[in-house]
Amino acid sequence: MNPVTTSQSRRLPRPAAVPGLPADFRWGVATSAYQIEGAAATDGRTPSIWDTFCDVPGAVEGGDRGDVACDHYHRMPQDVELIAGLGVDTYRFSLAWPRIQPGGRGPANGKGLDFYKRLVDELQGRGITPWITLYHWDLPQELEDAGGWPARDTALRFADYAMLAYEALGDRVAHWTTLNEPWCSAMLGYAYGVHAPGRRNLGEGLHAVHHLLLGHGLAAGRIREAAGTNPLELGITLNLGTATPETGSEADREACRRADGLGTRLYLDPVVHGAYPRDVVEDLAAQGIELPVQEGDLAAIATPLDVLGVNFYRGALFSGLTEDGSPTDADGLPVTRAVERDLPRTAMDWEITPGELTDLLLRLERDYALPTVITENGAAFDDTVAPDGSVPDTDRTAYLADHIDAVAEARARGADVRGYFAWSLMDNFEWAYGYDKRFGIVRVDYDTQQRTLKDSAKWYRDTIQLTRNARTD
Ligand code: IFM
Repeated sequence: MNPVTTSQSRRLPRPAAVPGLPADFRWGVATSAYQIEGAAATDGRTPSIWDTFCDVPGAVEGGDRGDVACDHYHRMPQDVELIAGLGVDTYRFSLAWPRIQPGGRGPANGKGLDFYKRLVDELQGRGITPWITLYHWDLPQELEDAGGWPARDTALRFADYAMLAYEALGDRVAHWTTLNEPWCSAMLGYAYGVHAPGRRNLGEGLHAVHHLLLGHGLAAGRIREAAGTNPLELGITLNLGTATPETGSEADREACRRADGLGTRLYLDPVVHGAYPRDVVEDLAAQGIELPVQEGDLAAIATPLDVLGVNFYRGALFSGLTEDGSPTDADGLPVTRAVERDLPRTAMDWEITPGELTDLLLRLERDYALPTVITENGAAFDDTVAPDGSVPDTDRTAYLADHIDAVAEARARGADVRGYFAWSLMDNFEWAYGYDKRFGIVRVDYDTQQRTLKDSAKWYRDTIQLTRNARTD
C-alpha cells in the first residue's frame, strides 16, 4: 500500500504570489446542491435519485444522507459572508432540479427559484460572480422512474428545466454550466451502480452518456438563443485525467487509448468536434453496444461553447495486461488496468499527480482549443482539530499549492487556462462516502454546523491576495 500523506508529511507552504497569472484570472470555490443544501423536503422540493439511493442499505457509507448536509439552505447568507472573506471573485454552485421543477416536469416552483435568486443577490451584493451548474447529479426521481438518463426523453426534460432556470436568472447570471461530470452520472450511476440510481448495465451507461450529452446540447442551444446579446459564458464541466502507458508496449499504449477514449474523447469529441471517436464506437460495437444517436443529435451536442470546465483530481498509469500478464480479462475483453504507483495519496486513496494537470491542460489546448477553467480541484484528508480549534491541514494546502503551480506552468507553456476553483468551499456530503471524506477548505462540525477556516482556506485567501497585488498589468 502506498503512503496516504498525513498532516505531518509536508511543511505548510507559505502563501506567495503565483507568477504568470493574468489580472483577470478567476479565483473561486465550488459546491453542489445536494452536497450542502439539506432542506430536502422544504419549499416544495421533491426527492432526487440521491434521496432514493441513500435509502438503499449499504449504498452510502454510514447510512449518511443529504437531508441536512451543511444546512446551507438555511445558512446561505452566512455562507456567502464566508465566501466573501476568502477574497474569491467567483462562486460555483449548482441548482437543484427537484427544487426548481419538482418532479422534473411542468412549471417552475417559485419558492425553489427564490432561494437561488436570494443567493445570487447575496453574492452580487458582495461583488462575487455567480457561476451556475444546472445539473450536478440530482435527477428528479420521477424522471428516473420514467427511464432516467438511458431514456431519450430525459434529455428533452433537461432542456426544458434549463430554460426555466435561465428565464429566472439569466438576466443577472452570465456563467452557465450545463452538466457536471457526465461520466460520473452515466458510468458510476448506470454502469457500475456505485452512485445513484445504482444500476449496473454497461449498455444503459452508454445510452446515458449520449442522452446526457444530448441534454447538454439542447440546453446549450436554447440558452444561447435566449441570451441574445446578453453576456453569456456557457460551458460544460468534465472530470478529466491523463492516461500514461506503464511501458512503451503496444498493449499498454492500446490500454491508454481505450481509457482516454472512454474517459475523455467520448465526451469532448462530440461536444467540440461534433462526432464520436471512431475507435471508441468500434470498441463498443464489439461489445454489442451502439450509441442511440438520431439525426441532428450531433449538431445539437456540438453547440458552440465559450469555456470548458475541467475537474481534475489525478492522472493514472495504465497497463494492457492483467497482473498475471494476460492481455484479456475473464470476459475475453482487452485489459485496461490502472497500475498503482508509489506516490503519495489522499484519503480517497487517489494518487497525487500535479504535473499531470499541466500535461492535461496542454493536451486540451492542442486537441480541443477551448478556453478552460479548473472548475474543481482539491483533496480529502483526515483532518485533525488542534486544541486551539484550528485545523492544520498541511497536506491539503500543499495539494492546492502544487496544483495551482501546475496551472501556472500550463499557462506559461501556452494553455489558455482562465481560472481555478477549489473543491470544496466546505466539507460536505461526499456521495457514496457520506460525510467521512472531507474535501472542504472550511471545516464543518456536523453536530453544531459551525464553520471553521482550515489552514488551507487561510493560505488560499492570502495566495489570491498576494497574486492580485503582484500584478502590474
Ligand atoms: O465531491 C465530488 C464532486 O461532487 C464532483 N467532483 C468530484 C468531487 C470529489 O469526489
